[in-house]
Amino acid sequence: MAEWVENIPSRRAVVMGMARTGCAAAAALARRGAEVVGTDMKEIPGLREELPQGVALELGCHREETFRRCDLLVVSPGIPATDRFIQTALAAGAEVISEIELAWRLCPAPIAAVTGTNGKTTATTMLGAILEEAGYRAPVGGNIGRPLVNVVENEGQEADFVVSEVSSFQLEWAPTLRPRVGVITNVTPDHLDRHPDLDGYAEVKARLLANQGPGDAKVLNADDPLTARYLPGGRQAALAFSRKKAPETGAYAEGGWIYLCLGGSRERVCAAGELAVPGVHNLENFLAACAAAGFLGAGADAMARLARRFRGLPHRMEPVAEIGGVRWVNDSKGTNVGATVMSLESVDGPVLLIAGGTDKGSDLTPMLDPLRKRARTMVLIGKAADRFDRFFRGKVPVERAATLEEAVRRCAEAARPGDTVLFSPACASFDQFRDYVHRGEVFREAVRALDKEAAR
Ligand code: UMA
Repeated sequence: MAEWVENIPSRRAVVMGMARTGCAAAAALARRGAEVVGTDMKEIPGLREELPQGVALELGCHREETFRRCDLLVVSPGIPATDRFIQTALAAGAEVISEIELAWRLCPAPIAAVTGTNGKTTATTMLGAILEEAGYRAPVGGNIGRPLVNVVENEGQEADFVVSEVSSFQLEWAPTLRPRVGVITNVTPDHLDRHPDLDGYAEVKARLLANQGPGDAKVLNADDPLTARYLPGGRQAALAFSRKKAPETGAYAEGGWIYLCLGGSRERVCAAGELAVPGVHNLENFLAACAAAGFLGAGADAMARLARRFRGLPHRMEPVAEIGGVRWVNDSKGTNVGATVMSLESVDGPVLLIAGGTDKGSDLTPMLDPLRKRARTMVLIGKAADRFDRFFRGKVPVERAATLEEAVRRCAEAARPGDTVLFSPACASFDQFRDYVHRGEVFREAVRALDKEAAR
């Protein structure tokens, strides 16, 4: 890779998509002497001032000619692989990579990478924090929100490990990425608008492990069949995590305790009840992070300290308020059926579920059983409401609301002390909101307004 980096000054690079990752990649390449064109189909006011001089900009549209004459194309995660401009560059013989691949090529430290449908942001955060607890320098970036190129450029030299959340979109163009540790938290249906089918989606996730060899490790969820099938084979170490059974090597929960087993010996980390964040999904995320951190050299004491102090991330099973004995939980990041099922299973007592948004067309059957067991009602919003209504009506109590605020009011009327109102949409947010963060903020605001009314 050193030779590839040395040759950057001779490259004619195009960076497609000039949002966060595009800007980071364009700046890094220009600073190393490449000729760089940054292009975005949108006009982006003020962009010129944010970038180094060496980056030329083509905004408002893409030009075929630009893609024909480049020899390196960096593609933003938001752009599908089938895009015609990418195909033009490929046909012209250009090398196509993602910003994550560029970061890996520039990174002086080993990378610990985490992917999966759900839990990857939390598992990534926990992994970085355990490594820091153990005394390593382990800056965190990637899909979590901070472009990995920026992390590598600013903190890579001093880092012991660079920890990255990686999405399936970023793996589409990461042909040589070789993480020292590659974690797959789970694979359940999501993004099937971008991937041909569930197997194809799982295959993309498994690319994280494709270049690993001796000295590396994969960390996989033994309880999830789509992920566990990648445990056998490969030249890297295979670590499993499970909340149901003890693996030969990895981390697991049994009899209320969390264990780490590495190098043939078993060690207690802490009691499962000491994990400050609730829910089975957080237990899984923690087990994944323990196995990965253990492989990298962190001790059980660092894991236990993190377990006690980690308070969770916003918009992921985030407690918002308790009003008149009713708990309100913001799980706006529950953007697919698998995530919502996990969240439903993590709640004790009756649930009022607010769901709906931009429909991804996924099979809703996995939600049926947990809803039958726990739902006092479900209130549907957004574009997906019609299809969800057809599927659930007659099987569980279903109501409709025009807006999220109205759904919150409906739930406030129907909830009884001891209930939990869970906002876990099982859908993307783009029909009514900018993104899941905006959607979660609207929910929080609506709940806080209720709280104020109750206090009067
Ligand atoms: N664009 C074009 N031409 C096109 C299509 C799009 O120029 O044909 C432009 C758009 O106008 C936009 C840019 O390309 O300016 C797309 O940018 P982007 O959406 O890739 O945005 P980034 O800011 O670079 O954010 C990306 C990730 N976005 C996506 O995967 C869609 C962010 O993940 C990530 O945090 C960030 O890189 C840093 O690594 C977001 C996400 O939703 C949070 N991820 C999905 C998830 O978690 O489920 C995968």
